[in-house]
Amino acid sequence: MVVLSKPAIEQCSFIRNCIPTTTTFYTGIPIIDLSKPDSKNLIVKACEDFGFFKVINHGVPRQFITNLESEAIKFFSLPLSEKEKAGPPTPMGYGNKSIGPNGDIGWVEYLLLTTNPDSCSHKFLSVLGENPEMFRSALNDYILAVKEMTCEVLELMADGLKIPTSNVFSKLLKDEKSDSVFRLNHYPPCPDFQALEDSNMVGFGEHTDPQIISVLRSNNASGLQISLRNGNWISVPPDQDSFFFLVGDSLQVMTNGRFQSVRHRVLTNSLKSRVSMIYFGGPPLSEKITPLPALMKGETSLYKEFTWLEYKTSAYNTKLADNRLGHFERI
Ligand code: GA4
Repeated sequence: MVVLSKPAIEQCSFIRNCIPTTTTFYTGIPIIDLSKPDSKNLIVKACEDFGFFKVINHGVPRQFITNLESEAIKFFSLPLSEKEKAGPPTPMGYGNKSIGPNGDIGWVEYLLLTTNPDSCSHKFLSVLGENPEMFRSALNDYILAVKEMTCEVLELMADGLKIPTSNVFSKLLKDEKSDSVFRLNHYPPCPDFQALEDSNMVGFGEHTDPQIISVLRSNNASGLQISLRNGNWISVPPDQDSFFFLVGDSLQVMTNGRFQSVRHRVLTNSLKSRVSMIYFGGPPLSEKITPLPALMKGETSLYKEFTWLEYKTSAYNTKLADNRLGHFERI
């Protein structure tokens, strides 16, 4: 019997994995142009079909984005011992490989901050790199502008859903007690692929976000994948000039399942360093997360009643890949 062997290069996983593989990018991601009048209906359709969309003509000044990106790069280039002064992430602060409190790991380092400038997580800013003031001002400019754009999108979403009060979602992010979070991620390039392969390590493992909405911007390095409704994973073409919106678990509940939170992950298959910045829009801790009456039309709620604090507390007791809403479904 003749055994056909693989070409030598394919047998060597280190070499195979270090060769830039040609990622097949998905071309069907909904694009929302905020300057177009039909965007509200397209936002609703994108949330129903994907729980995910890309926003262009967003109005966030490019300078705010590039300033924060360069501050982030400066910070992540510091020696580990310096970065660790801003850690551990319990839950805010600098983290390296370890994600959350329940043993998840990823090929990533990150900074987690609350978005309120007066809140305690800004205590880290005094240890953030060589010029903490510059970092602080870049963060504040970026977060303010992205929050404003996010609220505009959430108001269009409410209009598209024909909810009479168009600020039902945005008021939760605008509330001074809003429990929103900001995350800077750095995925280092071409590490020891053999070790990663042996440990099955990805950049950031699959999960859904617990909040209402997540707004992600990355540099031009690939890696982000989302799961389609049929369970297939697709690679999102990177686009450093746009924002990607992800439906979170809380929005799923508020729409009684009409929108579903999107499972996503980040792979480590790039030779380029990936830097992403994500704004997680969350409600105040005391807010009841429940389907909006305007969307119910005689339906009953698919979920038990809970506050954001209860959901968040339960989420921090789960592993990244768990179905966190499962505990809160009515049977
Ligand atoms: C996912 C969304 C945000 O990144 C995050 C994450 C948080 C963390 O990294 O500490 C969690 C994760 C996220 C969900 C379940 C818990 C908490 C890690 C984890 C295992 C900051 C958030 O709010 O929830």
